[in-house]
Formats: sequence, structure tokens, C-alpha cells
Amino acid sequence: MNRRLRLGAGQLGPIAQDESRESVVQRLISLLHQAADAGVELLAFPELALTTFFPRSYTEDISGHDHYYETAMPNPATQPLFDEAKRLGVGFSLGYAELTDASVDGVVHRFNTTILVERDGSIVGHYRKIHIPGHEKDEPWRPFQHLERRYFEESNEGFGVHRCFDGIVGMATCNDRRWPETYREMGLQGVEVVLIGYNTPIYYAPDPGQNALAGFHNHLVMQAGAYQNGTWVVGIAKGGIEEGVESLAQSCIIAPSGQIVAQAVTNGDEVISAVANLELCANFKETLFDFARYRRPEMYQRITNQKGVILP
Ligand code: CDT
Repeated sequence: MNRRLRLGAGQLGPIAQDESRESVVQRLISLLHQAADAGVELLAFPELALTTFFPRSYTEDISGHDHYYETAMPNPATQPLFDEAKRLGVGFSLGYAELTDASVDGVVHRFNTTILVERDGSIVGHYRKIHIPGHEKDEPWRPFQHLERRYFEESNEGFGVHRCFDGIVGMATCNDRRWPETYREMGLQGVEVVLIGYNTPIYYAPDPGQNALAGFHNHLVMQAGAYQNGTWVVGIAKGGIEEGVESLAQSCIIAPSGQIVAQAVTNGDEVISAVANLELCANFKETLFDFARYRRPEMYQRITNQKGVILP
């Protein structure tokens, strides 16, 4: 069997605070056209791909940022993207801020969400970010804020995977990529493609000594996750200088061997693509990383029973 899927990353440059959804959607459609011309069948867009990275600014009342959230997907502003993707036969994933309807469970929830759409326009599923980094309260000592923990709830829905695109596809979001459990949860469900959008400021206020390693760490974690679980990984940045804050670009496509097979060369809107042979996953899943044969879950009890470090 030969399952070849052309994967694409639709990297975005900065989105200004006052850029309209309609304008951003036109940029996404332009990337979609470039991807379709390159034969891409699944194009992944970044985390929070419709707005500026608003958790970098503080509002006393958290609803002060509600205009950055979507209450439905698709909606009138994003429908043209869904329509054009369907017309072109290109599937896609799209990250956005999600505001849920209080009528569902009596509470409004704010999630950092990614939706996955098949080539025929059908919605395959969504993923709500699990590892929420940063802080809850305003910290004026920082040159800019990282208030994701103020503006997003941690999802309790887990890392689901989906049978689609003739394979098994999962999603994760930005900070999730730094945690090995993210990939292993999906690896244990046979994942073959993991799509990970990110907004990663290069300046890390708690320890600026790490700034110079931002690109190295970005690739390190995704390459390790790919190899250790025998899966393709697509990392998709919103990069460049947005509202005065520089974020990492370096979007990439990684093979199950852990090798980078395509990488963005700009900090702006750019499409990269690669043909992913999904059969290559088995080379790793059925040899060194034959989980059923070699894993020792009974030896890993702390991983699910314990959160922080307990010293001996
Ligand atoms: N968006 C996101 O999750 N960014 C984080 C920044 C961490 S610094 C607070 C990341 O892990 O890239």
C-alpha cells in the first residue's frame, strides 16, 4: 500500500491588532491558492490564525478581549475560506480563539481551539489546547504579557486523533509541543500526522538566556516527538514582529525519522510543503518503537499519578 499525502504549512506573518477578520481570511485564501498550486491536500494554519496574539495585552475584565474570539466556526467572516478550500479540494486546519455559548452548560468558556476540515469541506473535529502557558495576572515588569492563562481555560478533552486524509491525524497547539506526553498520547492511538500551530515570542521574560535557543528548542521538541512516535509532524508559525513583539517563524515539516524535510525561509506569509508517505510511520512504529512489545507502562506510574516533582 502506498499512502502519499502532500502536507503543507501555511505560515503567517504578523497580524496587526486592528486588522479585520476579512483581511486575514484573504491572506489565508492566498496561501490556500499557493498550496493548491503545489498540490497540497492538507494545509495547516497557525494557532490563533485570525487575530493578533491578544494575550500579550491585559484587560481588567477578561471579556475586554471577547471581540478576538469566534462564537461559531465557520462564521460569515471565515465562510469564504471554507468555501474556497472545498472548491479546490484542499483540507485544512485553523487555529482560533473560541467563545462557547452559555446555553450549553450555563457557563461561557474560552478555549484556544483548532478545527480540522476534510477536502470535501466536512468538519473532521476540533482540538482545544491542553497545556496553557504564561500567567493569569498582569505582570507589569515584563516588556509584554503572556496572559494565555487569563484568557484561555485548560481543555479536559484530551488528545483525540481522527481517521481522515487516508491516515490518522491529530492536533496540538504551541506549548503542547514541548511536552512529550502530547505526542505519546496520540502515538498510542496510532497517529501518523500531527499538526501543531504556534505563536512563540523569541524574548522569554522569565529567563532571557533561553532566547538564543528558541529556534533550536522549537525543532528539538517536534523532531523528538515525531521520531519517538513514528509520525509526521507539521509545525506552523505565526512569526515576525507583531505589535512590536518578535515571534519565531521556522515552520517545518518533519518525517517520522525525525528529519526536517521542509522549512520556511521567511518570517512572513509563506507556504511550505512536502509529500508525506504515511507508510513510513510503520518503519518506526513496528521496530524500535513497537509500543506493544517494548513499552513498560507499569514502570511509568508517576507520569499520570503525579503532577510536580517530589524529591527523594
Ligand atoms: N502560544 C504559546 O503557547 N506560546 C508558548 C510561549 C511560552 S512562553 C510563555 C510556547 O511554548 O511557545
